[in-house]
Amino acid sequence: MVHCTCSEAALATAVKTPAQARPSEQTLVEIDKVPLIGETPQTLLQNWLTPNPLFYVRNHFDTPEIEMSSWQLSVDGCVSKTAQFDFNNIKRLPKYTSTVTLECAGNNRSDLDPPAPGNQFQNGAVSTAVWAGVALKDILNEVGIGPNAREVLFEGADTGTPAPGESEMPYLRSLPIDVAMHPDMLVAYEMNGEELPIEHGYPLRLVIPGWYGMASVKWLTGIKVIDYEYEGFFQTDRYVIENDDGVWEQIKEISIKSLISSPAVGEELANQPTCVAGMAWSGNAQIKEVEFSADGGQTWQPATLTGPSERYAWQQWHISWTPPMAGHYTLACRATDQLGNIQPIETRWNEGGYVVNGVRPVCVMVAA
Ligand SMILES: Nc1nc2c(c(=O)[nH]1)N[C@H]1C(S)=C(S)[C@@H](COP(=O)(O)O)O[C@H]1N2
Ligand SMILES: [Mo]
Repeated sequence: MVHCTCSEAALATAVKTPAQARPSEQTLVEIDKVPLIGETPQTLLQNWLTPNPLFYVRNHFDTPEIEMSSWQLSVDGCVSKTAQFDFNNIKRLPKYTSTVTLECAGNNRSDLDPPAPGNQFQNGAVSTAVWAGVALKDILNEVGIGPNAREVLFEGADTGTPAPGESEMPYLRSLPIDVAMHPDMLVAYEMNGEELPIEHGYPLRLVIPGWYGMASVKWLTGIKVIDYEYEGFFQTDRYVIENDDGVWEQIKEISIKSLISSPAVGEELANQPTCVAGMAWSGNAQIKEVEFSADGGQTWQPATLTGPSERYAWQQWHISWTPPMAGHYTLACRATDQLGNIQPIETRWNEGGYVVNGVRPVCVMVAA
């Protein structure tokens, strides 16, 4: 059973204030200014592609200043020959385009009870863009991977102190060599047909499809092939979750999830057939099915999948729902992917507040 989390009082003020009428909807919903953190507004979560200015932003440090005249990407470590690429060298490599949904591992953290420390994201730290750039494997093949290579370490141009007591450091993350060499991994310089905006990593960023956002290093300036397993603040201190056996594991692929983008929480609906619509995504496979419930998860019925179906992008869905009578309803959706992964009813609470993918009810009022 999914319980409505809206108190009667909250519901009373929320009704008649549909999301569309809220003033902040056409700007990023700001969570923090320094470093910049913002989520995509509710009403935009029904667009398959998120416009660049409304694509969620998750920075750990100040946005770096990039001087294009001196900019370069250095690639070194366990390689046959180290290399420095300037932007023209990068653009000379074959260009690839891919539609990829990025989700922050902390998306929906504010749904946790008891609360977990960290940015209190609602459900807007997820967005989709058409990314274009070069294949990461093409860059790695240019320098030649050495026989002892185990991981590839990526460095961003942004630096800072990530938490009290930590020293100053750049944003650093690694990937296992087989993931880095997978042909779908992108080093992007375009977002929705435009030059990469500065807050999204200009001039060059990783786009690691299927993985939570932390893997997609922005403002990429360094790639190092290493013969060990990297440990560091953003790798083994943050973005880790304790499994059922008490072992801390690094967060990787995006867990299956879905959302209702319309109607909005607390919306007042007319007593007539209503289109309920939303999104579903999984980092592991394409979405196979989305189910809808209007009775808090007691009964489910299949929704219709619409729009494009792409391996690394979210799937739109909708269903026509006819309320049986006036009253208060708890709407819910849950997704299943092609590998049979099914979205859980309950999120597994964890200290980091990561992977919050449980079913999230939307309470509505149907007018008499
Ligand atoms: N260099 C750098 N890369 C970064 C980050 C960062 O703070 N610095 N944040 C990461 C996290 S946690 C996420 S969720 C995504 C967010 O990408 P976006 O801001 O383009 O949406 O970038 C990732 N890459
Ligand atoms: Mo993130």
